[in-house]
Amino acid sequence: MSQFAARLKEAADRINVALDALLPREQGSESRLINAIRYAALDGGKRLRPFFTLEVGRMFDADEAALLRAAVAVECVHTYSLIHDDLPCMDDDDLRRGRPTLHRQYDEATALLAGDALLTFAFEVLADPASHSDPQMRCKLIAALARAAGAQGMVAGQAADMAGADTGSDLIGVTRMNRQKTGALINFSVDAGALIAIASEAEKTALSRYAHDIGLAFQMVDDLLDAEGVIRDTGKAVGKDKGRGKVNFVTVLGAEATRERIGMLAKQAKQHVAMFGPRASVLR
Ligand code: GRG
Repeated sequence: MSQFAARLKEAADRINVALDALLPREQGSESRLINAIRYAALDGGKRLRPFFTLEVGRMFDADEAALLRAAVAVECVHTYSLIHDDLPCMDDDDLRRGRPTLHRQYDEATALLAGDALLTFAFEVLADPASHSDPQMRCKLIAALARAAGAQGMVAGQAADMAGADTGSDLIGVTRMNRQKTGALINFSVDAGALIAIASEAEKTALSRYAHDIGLAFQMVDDLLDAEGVIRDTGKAVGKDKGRGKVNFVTVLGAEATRERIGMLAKQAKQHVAMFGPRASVLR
């Protein structure tokens, strides 16, 4: 196992334990909702965003408890976004992480509410003094996560994605949409680690640029897998948007140019963290 794979697994194990401990447990009439929340949030998921928070903080020997709680918060927001993304009014998906999506396993209203609960729970976790002794730091993290997830971040990206070709199908439009839809939360994951670590401005900028490039590359890989999966599974050149005319990097650039850009972004991302030397070997 590579050092990266080992650290990703370690982060996933730690986040799974922390989520299990922090998420509400069933109580009487709320049990259906609570069970749905736990079904969606526990078991499965690469836990990539928590990995970034933990790994960045680790480079600076930052407070582990603070990092772990910020990592839990970002994973809760991510899980909510997947639950809502899968709903019939959005992508209408049947499977997520190899299991029935939440609205298929429970029902639509429960899935909507479980998503809402996970989103608000993330801020409850960050606001708790156990997340950081300094209230200013807690406020900074809350504000940064709200910005990343909200109407100028992930929600804006999802809205643009839903609008599909209507909002512009050129490279600039697709890049902006993905920067918001998936990039903003990946950026928060990295930035939160740097914030908690009280990194210098130069260090924060370098890490933010790293996250920017990784976020785009990550989405491009997802678009490539989607295109390849569709061809493999159905033989039709229609993506997981079920023919609604959504645009992504592969529809705009083609598979070959998308692959080239992934390579360029990965190279650039590594350069951004070169200043940290061997401390950033896992991030590289
Ligand atoms: C509903 C407000 C709202 C937002 C949804 C993130 C998102 C926005 C939608 C997800 C759609 C999607 C499948 C995008 C492709 C890239 C992506 C985010 C994949 C899922 O993230 P992973 O691979 O998932 O980190 P795991 O399951 O490992 O956590």
